[in-house]
Amino acid sequence: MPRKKIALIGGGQIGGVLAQLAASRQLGDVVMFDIVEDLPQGKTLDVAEAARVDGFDANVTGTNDYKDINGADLVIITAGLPRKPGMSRDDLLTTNAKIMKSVAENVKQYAPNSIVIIISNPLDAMVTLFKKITGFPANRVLGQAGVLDSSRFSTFIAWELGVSVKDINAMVLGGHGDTMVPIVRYANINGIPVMEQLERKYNDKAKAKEVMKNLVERTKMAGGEVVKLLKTGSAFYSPASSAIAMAESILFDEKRVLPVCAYLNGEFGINGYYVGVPAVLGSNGVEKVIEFELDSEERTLLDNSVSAVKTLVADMERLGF
Ligand code: TXD
Repeated sequence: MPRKKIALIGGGQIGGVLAQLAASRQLGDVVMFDIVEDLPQGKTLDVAEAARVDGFDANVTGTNDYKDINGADLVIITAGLPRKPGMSRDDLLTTNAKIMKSVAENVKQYAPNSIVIIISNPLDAMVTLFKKITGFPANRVLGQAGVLDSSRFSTFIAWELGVSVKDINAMVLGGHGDTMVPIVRYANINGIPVMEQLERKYNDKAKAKEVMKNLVERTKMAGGEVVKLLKTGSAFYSPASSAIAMAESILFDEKRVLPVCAYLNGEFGINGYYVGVPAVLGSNGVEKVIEFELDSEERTLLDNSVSAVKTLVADMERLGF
């Protein structure tokens, strides 16, 4: 049985970590595409030369020619440009939409049966555009945001309570941006409600609420917190790890329930938009969106987040995409 073929479109910061993780975990043969000459060849040569030490057999190669992604089973897209000084939000949207358009046309041509995970920002718009251009079915096009946002939320909860993050389950839904919706009510430590533990820790309900509010705020701002410290570029280790968790669930048909940016057909009362929701990921991609009852506060927050996604998509359409 041939190995799975994984195409990475974009060989920047996240692309590099994706290549290393995919190879070292033996997810399949990796082909990295970038428009910058020699960059993907250099990065993948570096990763490949660790094969003896890390003990993997997968082939890891770089290319500037889309032909080399031919027949890929899984495609992970990080191509795009960061916002430069003086660039407006619309300028960035136009630039990255142009890039995504060319990526989508080539993926459609060379990997027409692939499942595609998109990471490029602005995420909700890029996923929408990719689906529109390729016409791929909704189950084969999804975006990464919620796994990372949820991991960040879980990490902050674990630090606050002094327990292992491995025992924290917490989910962030909605769009990828300031309007994301951390679901506090269901955050738990192996089933034990996090809020109850905060109340016990502080022996004060109001204080516990305030502490949780700060954890939620830090989660929403977590991307910016890293950007501020790095000075150049944005987070890349954790976004890559998050996409790899999604890739593993798809490649190994794990059927994990992960918060992902998925196309909604009436689920949660939302129709025709990509929104972060819990979904079962298996060999068919997004196999099922898991719905659950939202309370009125969560509903309001999710509606607010969906409005932001709608505005973003409308802006992109206004710009001609
Ligand atoms: O959780 C999330 N979804 C995110 C998303 C978390 C962090 C960062 N997020 C976004 O991912 C970020 O705002 C960017 O839009 C992407 C990729 O981030 P990365 O840090 O890897 O960006 P780089 O290092 O700038 O890499 C982008 C690469 C770079 O090598 C360019 O040469 C390449 O994209 N690029 C292209 N590749 C292919 N085809 C075209 N047209 C192209 N244009 C640029």
